[in-house]
Amino acid sequence: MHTDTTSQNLPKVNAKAEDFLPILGTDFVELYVGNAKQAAYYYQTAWGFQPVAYAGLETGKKDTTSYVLQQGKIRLVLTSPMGEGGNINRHISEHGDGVKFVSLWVDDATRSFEETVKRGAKPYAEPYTIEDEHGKAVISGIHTYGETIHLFIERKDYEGPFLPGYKAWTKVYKTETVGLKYIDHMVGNVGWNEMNKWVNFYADVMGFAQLLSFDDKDISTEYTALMSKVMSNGNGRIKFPINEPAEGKKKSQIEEYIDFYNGAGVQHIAVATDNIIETVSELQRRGVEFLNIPETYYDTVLDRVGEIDEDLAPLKELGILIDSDDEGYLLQIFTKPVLDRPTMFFEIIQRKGAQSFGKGNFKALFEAIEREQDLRGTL
Ligand code: TYF
Ligand code: FE
Repeated sequence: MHTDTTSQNLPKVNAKAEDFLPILGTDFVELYVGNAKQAAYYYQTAWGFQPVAYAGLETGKKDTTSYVLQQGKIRLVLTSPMGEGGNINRHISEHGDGVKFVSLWVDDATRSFEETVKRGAKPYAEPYTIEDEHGKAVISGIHTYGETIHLFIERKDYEGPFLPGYKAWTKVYKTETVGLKYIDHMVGNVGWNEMNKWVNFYADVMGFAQLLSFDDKDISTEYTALMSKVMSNGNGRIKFPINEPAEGKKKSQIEEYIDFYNGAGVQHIAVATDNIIETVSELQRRGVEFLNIPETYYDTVLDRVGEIDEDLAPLKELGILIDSDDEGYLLQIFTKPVLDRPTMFFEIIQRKGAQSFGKGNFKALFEAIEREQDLRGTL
């Protein structure tokens, strides 16, 4: 047998330590909302999500109602309490509607729990198995910033519509999708001087690494009144930027969020499309509101980012922002908050090589956000 003696006895200095928390992707994002039925209609009608599964009175569930919707790989769960009191009502009273569970798809929910708790995670749910006629799933959970939870979802022995206990939700009313494919990143807002605590949590407890892209916002506070670092898991499928407020000339948008959400929480969900012009045209036609970008932004943008495949006219018409880095460019746009409280919003992003987050757009973006804050009297 041929043996490669040149490499055989060398220490594997470059070998990466084994990933103790292998994550297959985002499994689902669950919001606690005041009225899941109407929220589900909004995400169907305005955003083109498709009905997938349901749990509630008709399925024997008496305390909560949940609707599961999907578009591409993005799975949203909307849950409302059915009675008085209890933790979900309290959560909604304190935070308004918002993301409760950022659930991660794993092969082994028991090991995910043990490895993270061993490294200091605060347990939310010990591993438990749920079962129905479609198979079984194992779920566990740990706390992250604010009242947000990471659930670990192991579903290799399950072949039903969503999770055991849910029934397929078939609805005659259907909408066309708007071309959303997957969650690109999900951003957490944390309190004053808490960013590094949560950066360390993702590094030490979850084995993530900081993405040192050239738009590391730690060093850019000129316009922003916020600081931000991006944490990513080993295979890059999960990217979690963490923002904290900073002192600026005006009140930080992060502070506004923390005030209205009453603490740390998910600030924005960035969803990817491979045709942002079509996606955003359709979302605007359906009434989704985006931040207004002044026309003057488009006078100089191509000098900054270089040549792009798209015509500038529709990007300008829709208010889509452009940025570039060494690896390519990206197109992005931000909705206004999608809730009554100025808390959560969405970003639509199309990456054309660039793996960064749009530093070149911060000035235009943060000025647009400040105009909205001004209208709310929160600046
Ligand atoms: O995720 C990001 O980093 C970009 C930019 O409050 C950004 O989408 C950063 C902070 C913020 C809004 C957008
Ligand atoms: Fe973003």
